[in-house]
Amino acid sequence: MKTLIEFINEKQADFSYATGEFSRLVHDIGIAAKIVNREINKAGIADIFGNEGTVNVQGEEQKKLDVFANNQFIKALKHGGMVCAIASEENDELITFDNELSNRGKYVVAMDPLDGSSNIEVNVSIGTVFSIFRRLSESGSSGDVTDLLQPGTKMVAAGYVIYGSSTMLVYSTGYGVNGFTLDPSVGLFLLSHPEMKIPDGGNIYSINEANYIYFPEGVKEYIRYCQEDEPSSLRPYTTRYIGSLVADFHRNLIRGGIYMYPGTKKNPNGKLRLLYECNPVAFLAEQAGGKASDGFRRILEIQPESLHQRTPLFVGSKHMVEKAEYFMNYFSRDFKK
Ligand code: P6P
Repeated sequence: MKTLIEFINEKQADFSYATGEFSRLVHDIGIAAKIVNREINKAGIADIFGNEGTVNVQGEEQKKLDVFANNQFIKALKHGGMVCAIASEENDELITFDNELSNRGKYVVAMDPLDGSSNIEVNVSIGTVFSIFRRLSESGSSGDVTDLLQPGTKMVAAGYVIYGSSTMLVYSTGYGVNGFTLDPSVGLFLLSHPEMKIPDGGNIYSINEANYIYFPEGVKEYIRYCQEDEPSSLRPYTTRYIGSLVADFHRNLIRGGIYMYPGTKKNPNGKLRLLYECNPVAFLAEQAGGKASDGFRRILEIQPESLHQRTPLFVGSKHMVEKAEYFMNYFSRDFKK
């Protein structure tokens, strides 16, 4: 199997624009992922469970591993010198670096260093999610917020690391999606899932049905459609909801399916953050032949207004997202932005 490095170097040869910097950036994310993976795997033994005693901008308790992962990815991206600014779920403000090398960095990163971390104590898969843009601001100065407030259509790469029964790095630079599985015995990511494609149709829907009474009518009608017992090649549908976006998305990417986190009357923008949760999975879904919207418009076309803004998310198999959009347009146009 091809290693991540071999794959990156091979692809770099394919694309004239791909400077060594970009390849180095993906490589450094891989290094940080291995370090975080090691801590996650021994979390039960090391004193790294539990809360850090702080809360993040979302008002969520920060787990010790959240903070550890955040620091590791920031350190790796700073060390590499290709990144001039980072937006992280764990930091209220934009992260910039006061050093010459980073201020000449061509890229900015939006990341959720450890998504789904409430699952850590119960040994359920969690993940890191990231998206990469070229900076807009002048090289030589610190990156600024405008570098991060770009629509997803400007993204140059996105990916996730899933820390599960095996640890995988799945990413795309706009030329398809490739998955690499970590061989812990040699510490190498190996190309285990080349050119990943999400099936156009599927029979898995992922949503937290505990919120059912607050869902838009269009979502309720879509769930009812999935539960109808009319004969079809895809029936019966089933529901799978892990409570970890990366794990639910990864399963649906491989098997086909739709993940939904809709808005409600109480929270019309839903829960998930545009920059470092919805945009990256939307980029990957489209690169794998799937679709991602807020029920009405492409996630990647949303113009961000702030670093931590939220958006409803419908992402996965093309035909399933289109069917959900049909119900949203028919029953819930009042949710359209
Ligand atoms: P709920 C984890 O906190 C997360 O951001 C996603 O990983 C996950 O899919 C979702 O929130 C779970 O949210 O409200 O269903 O517990």
